[in-house]
Amino acid sequence: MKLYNYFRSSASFRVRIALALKGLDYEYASVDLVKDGGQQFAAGFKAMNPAALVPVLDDAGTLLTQSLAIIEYLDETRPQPPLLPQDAVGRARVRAIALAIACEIHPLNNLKVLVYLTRTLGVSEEQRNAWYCHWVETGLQTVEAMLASNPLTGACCHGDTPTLADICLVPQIFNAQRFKARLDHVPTVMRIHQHCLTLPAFAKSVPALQPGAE
Ligand SMILES: N[C@@H](CCC(=O)N[C@@H](CS)C(=O)NCC(=O)O)C(=O)O
Repeated sequence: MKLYNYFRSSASFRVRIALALKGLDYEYASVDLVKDGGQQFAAGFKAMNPAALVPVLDDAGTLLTQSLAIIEYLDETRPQPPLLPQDAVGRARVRAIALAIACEIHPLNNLKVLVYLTRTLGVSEEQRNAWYCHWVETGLQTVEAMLASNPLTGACCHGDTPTLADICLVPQIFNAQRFKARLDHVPTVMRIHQHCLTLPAFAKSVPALQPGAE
């Protein structure tokens, strides 16, 4: 398998964690989102993913895009250890937490959105950061509410073993920390984040340890 990804990309980070949890080896192909005006816009890469977004997973010639679709594909084709609960209610809860991050927070703060705000709409860096912090802080407050009072929450988002929800949560926190967003209002989120980082699959997937990391 070959993973086209970028060390700082949180969607890439999700797939790296899933591959590591499943103990799967892969070739690391770096797509620098900043260098050369963004290597995601190169014709060769857009031929693989017309959306010009990382990650892309090449599994024996089959090209897969969208991190959550890739992770569910991996879970179906390499089922151990499972990344979703065995029961339908549990799966719905884990997917709801994952989507609260991947659909409600991340797209608003993606690189192309921030670039559009500054370069096309002309907002200042201060306004751009206010935009970023607003969406991540309110979005994580929702995730905190989903986790804090639910008895199904354990050391991880759902019980004591990592699922798709934790795979989305940890990269989002790294991103929030990079932009200096407030996180003191989400203690359960942060407790789970810290716990996940004690697990080797999460620890080895962090941005700073990837090829090309600055
Ligand atoms: N929903 C997509 C999001 C992918 C995505 O937004 N990737 C970002 C990095 S985290 C990217 O490639 N951004 C390039 C850009 O904004 O130009 C997924 O989960 O794979």
